[in-house]
Amino acid sequence: MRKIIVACIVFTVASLSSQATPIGPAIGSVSVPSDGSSVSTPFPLDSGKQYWILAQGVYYYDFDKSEADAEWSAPAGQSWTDVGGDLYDLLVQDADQSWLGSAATNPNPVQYFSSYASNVFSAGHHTYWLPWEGSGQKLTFRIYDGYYADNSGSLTVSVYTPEPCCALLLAVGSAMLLKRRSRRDPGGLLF
Ligand SMILES: [Ca+2]
Repeated sequence: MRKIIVACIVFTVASLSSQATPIGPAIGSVSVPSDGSSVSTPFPLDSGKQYWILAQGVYYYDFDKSEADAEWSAPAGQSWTDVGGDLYDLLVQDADQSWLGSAATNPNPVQYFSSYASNVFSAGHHTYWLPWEGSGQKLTFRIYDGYYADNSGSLTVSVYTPEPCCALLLAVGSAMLLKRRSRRDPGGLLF
């Protein structure tokens, strides 16, 4: 039995490692309007704790329906491009960011997090990740544009916690195995 338990733990560690995703559950989301106003999370982020920010959606930055997402933009009828600087970008704490995009078609960005990288356009789905270390402050988001009166739409921003500790999952798995063994051999030692 001991060999079986050890084998199960090794298998669990290998499985978790192969997932290569540090993303845990979402703890909240906000809608960021394209009128230039700032929106903050209703909660502060714990100091020193690693979070992940997910930006989704497209807004219009001109009456002619020119589009932009968190990092890239497209003048009406033209290809998407990263114009550089912070123009049309989604700012965090009023600063430009290097949002991570993915060219892969991934309806579930949490599951396919490992395909995201900097300077990549998220064609088709317009989702972007950004790692962020908390500092005890609320996060503030704002869309940057030189002229806001012709804008419409908004972006959705969600904040995620890190993946629950592998040790916790291992402890649960081990406890289940030991419970099964104790039923078979109530008087025996665990190992
Ligand atoms: Ca505009």
